[in-house]
Amino acid sequence: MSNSALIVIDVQHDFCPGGALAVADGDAVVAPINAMMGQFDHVILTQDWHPQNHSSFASQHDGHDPFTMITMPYGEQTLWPDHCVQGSAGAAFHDALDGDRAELIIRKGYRPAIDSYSAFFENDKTTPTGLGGALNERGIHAVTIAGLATDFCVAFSALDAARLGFDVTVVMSACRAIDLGGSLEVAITQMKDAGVTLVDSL
Ligand code: VGL
Ligand code: ZN
Repeated sequence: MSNSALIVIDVQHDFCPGGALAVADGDAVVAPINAMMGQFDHVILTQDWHPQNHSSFASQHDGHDPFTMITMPYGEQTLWPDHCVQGSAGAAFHDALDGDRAELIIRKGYRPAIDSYSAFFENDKTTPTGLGGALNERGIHAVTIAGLATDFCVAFSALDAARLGFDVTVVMSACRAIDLGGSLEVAITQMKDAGVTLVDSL
């Protein structure tokens, strides 16, 4: 595929075993992602990057526990344990992730009042991160997505990419899910309905 891009979502310590918001088996995505990179003309990484008082942290909402929902001005928001705090060890990319060919790192979730699961838009679905423009200016029309977590940042990124008109593939064996209250099944259905191609491996 010419002018192909791999978008690697949030392969950071806090989403791996031992991290603050550990995804089961999360570090298992590193080897397949490293192995895939060479097949792409462009490699882009995303990095969840929250200020320490981020509004998606349950710690900022008295009486609310992690993994419960709250209503924000922009809609429903899951509350999380504190994670991926800017500059912390947990926010760093997994040590074994090969970032050498990454030409762009999109940081997201840096505005205190709004979360950003997607690499393309914050959770209000309207504030752009700039990634869509960056891909368009590079003449990229097809994106392949892998990383963490399947049912949150991967799925939201894939759905937004499809909405923007990109040809989207998600490599499922290079993703792992949080799976909160059936969220993985919902995410898979939504991605299929949006025309996202789900493949096991490349
Ligand atoms: C993510 C929850 C909170 C993700 C990020 O990368 O999927 N999930 N922040
Ligand atoms: Zn986050």
